[in-house]
Amino acid sequence: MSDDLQQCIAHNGHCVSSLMRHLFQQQRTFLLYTDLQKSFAEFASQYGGDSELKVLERFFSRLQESIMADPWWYMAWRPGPGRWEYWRLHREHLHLEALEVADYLAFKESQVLPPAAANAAVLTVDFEDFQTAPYRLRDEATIGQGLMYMNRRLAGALFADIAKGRQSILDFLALHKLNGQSLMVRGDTPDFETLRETVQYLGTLPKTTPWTDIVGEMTRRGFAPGWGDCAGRVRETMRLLMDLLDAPSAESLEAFIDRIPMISRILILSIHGWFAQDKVLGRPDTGGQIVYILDQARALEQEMRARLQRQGVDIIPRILIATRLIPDADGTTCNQRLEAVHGAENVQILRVPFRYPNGAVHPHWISRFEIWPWLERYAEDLERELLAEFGHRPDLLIGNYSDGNMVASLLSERLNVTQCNIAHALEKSKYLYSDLYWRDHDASHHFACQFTADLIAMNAADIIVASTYQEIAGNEQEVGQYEGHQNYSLPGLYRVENGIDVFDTKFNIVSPGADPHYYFSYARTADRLNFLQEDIQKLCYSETPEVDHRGMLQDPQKPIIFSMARMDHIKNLSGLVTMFGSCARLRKLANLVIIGGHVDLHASQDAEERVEIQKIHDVMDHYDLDGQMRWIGALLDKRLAGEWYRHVADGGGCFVQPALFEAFGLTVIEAMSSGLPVFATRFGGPLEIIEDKVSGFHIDPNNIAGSATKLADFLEASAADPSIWKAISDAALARVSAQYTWQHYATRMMTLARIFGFWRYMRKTDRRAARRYLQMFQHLQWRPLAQKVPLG
Ligand code: UDP
Ligand code: LCN
Repeated sequence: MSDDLQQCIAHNGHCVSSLMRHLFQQQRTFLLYTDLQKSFAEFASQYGGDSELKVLERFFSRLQESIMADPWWYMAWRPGPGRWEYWRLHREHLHLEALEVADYLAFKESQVLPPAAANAAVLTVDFEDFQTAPYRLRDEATIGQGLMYMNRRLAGALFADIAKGRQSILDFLALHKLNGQSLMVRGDTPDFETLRETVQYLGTLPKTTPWTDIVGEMTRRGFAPGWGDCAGRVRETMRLLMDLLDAPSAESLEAFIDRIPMISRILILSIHGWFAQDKVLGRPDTGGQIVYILDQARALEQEMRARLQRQGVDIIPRILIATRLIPDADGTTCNQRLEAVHGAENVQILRVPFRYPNGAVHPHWISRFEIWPWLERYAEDLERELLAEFGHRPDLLIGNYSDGNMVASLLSERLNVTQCNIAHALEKSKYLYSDLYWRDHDASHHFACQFTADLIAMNAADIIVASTYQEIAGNEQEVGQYEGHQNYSLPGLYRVENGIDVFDTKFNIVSPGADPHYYFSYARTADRLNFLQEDIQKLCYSETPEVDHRGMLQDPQKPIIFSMARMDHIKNLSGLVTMFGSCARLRKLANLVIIGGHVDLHASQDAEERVEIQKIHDVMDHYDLDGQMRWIGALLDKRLAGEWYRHVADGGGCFVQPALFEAFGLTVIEAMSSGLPVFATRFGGPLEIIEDKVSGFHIDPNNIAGSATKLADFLEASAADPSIWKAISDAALARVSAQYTWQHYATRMMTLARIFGFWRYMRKTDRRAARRYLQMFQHLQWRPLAQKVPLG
């Protein structure tokens, strides 16, 4: 409850009235968090040091949004991540009223809709009754650690009746199959006595006795492979089961399930193109998601193989990455049906084309904002192809981005397979008011269709993997990306209440890494790829026509400020060029190198990219930067990219990530893994990856002068005392190796998949109503929206 505001109204109504007057004077209907904080600071400086101000300040620091509609002040107040309260206050009689979320949203809608439409009946979508309330977390500090809490609660429920709980586990073992094979038990499950005798028998053997030597005896006793690769491990797994049957607990359940061979076939979905291994990074829509998935698939394959081997199961794991096939592949491999993934044994990219209703194949790349009408047909075609490749259904689906998650939901429903979602970026939080003014963007971005797909996929998923806490639930000041889907409106289309609950145990934080073969410290001199020096010279320091570039560094000895990103508006490379150009001190201290897009405007086929390219040319012209800056329009392969980061570190440079918003930011961890001090946007993942002033720095991309000063101060201090640069570099390296590695990622993902898979099986009836509701929403709301998107 907003006690602070109540107290202030009761004790110093005058102060509150003055504040409201100040807010109304802004003459803006909607005030967002930063506007509100700014307005409050202005008001506080004018009003003087009244003690009530302190109380009001506390209230304001949690005020996310206001709607100023004289005589009412509407407020969306967020006492903590995932917790919302809605209020309105009357300007004259200072009457404070609590509102239902529906009232708040209805009022918000009325501010943007024509009066006739504002009064029309509105469809409300509400998932509250389907969210797993008994298992939801309570403490916001535990958001993102759903696995641990869900397992505890569900195990408690399962073993409320111990005999029933034991039987369910034994039934699960009897029914469990992997790759079409029964594992662990043959026919009936063995009873406790058989397990005890078998454990005794195994105790008489050397621990290292291989499974093949005991298979005859174990078969006679009713066991199948899957307990372990040697007598010692088989015994351990059996003891875990005995423990669980004897004295069930969440811990023993987790330990035992983690031993069951449950996963050998994974389908990863990343539908929109370009998805390939070479010549694609940096193209529109094609960035970190591709890098993430390829590294993820390699790490998961290794982990699956190691686990299956340890469990003594003779199954070769396989991963397929489903994407779309693009016949007109522009020199890439995107027109090949199957492509083996480098550095993996049994991972392939499976490409299935988008087909028109008459069956003809769509030949060209299309933007991720326009893929919607193709997806249902795609899901059907993919289902056929993946069943043909795997021979049966996969054990786990991992969706990526809105389109991959939507197709994963369709397939999970049809094939009854555990579904894991990864957002990479949720578009709703990237664009201001993308929900409220959805119609303004609909012709170009089709957000109504995308947000509907997101809502369906989030609610269909068994597991949602996030890279950071803030992606789910933000922080004290900022709303999390998922949290932004809790309560909102698409005025005139529908209203969402309880779209997602960030306290749901399905949310789990598993952070990605940077491939250690390519991204490692500049100080590991023996591993350095010195043969790439010539390429680096060409790339950055010579006037060669082979490299698409602009600018020639007049003083190449200066440290380099480096950035690399796709040429999207949101990546804000033009902002970095402005920051550099407008700060004389920075220009004196360092050179700027950026890699991204095309220097030649005509080489780009993407409208957003062209606007950004033109902006950079304009800023370079304006500040006359050609002697102090190099802009490279090349796509670096990973080896060169890794060596390039290290080259920048050799010269005492740093990396800048100036995005207006960055969901996670793989370049940030690549640069940190190379030992580069990083200055990264405080909006999004980097805020959590970097500890400010310890393992790097946060910058506000909207504060160009402030960010430039931060950079210049650091470079100046480091020039005077190189230990300052080294301290940040060392801390960056330590931070990444402690928190962001693919090895840790794969272990955790496998545990998540098993435990959630197990509970999905156990709770199969629970989800029926939710599935029906989702189907209805998909058929009646999403499909018509998707069909409105032109087929191109
Ligand atoms: N990248 C690249 N060349 C480019 C631009 C980007 O190799 O011209 C790579 C970069 O090394 C990183 C990924 O693409 O691995 C970008 O990932 P990030 O998460 O930083 O941003 P995204 O593009 O996904 O928004
Ligand atoms: C998409 C983004 O926008 C980045 O911030 C992430 O790092 C990338 O995907 C990988 O998850």
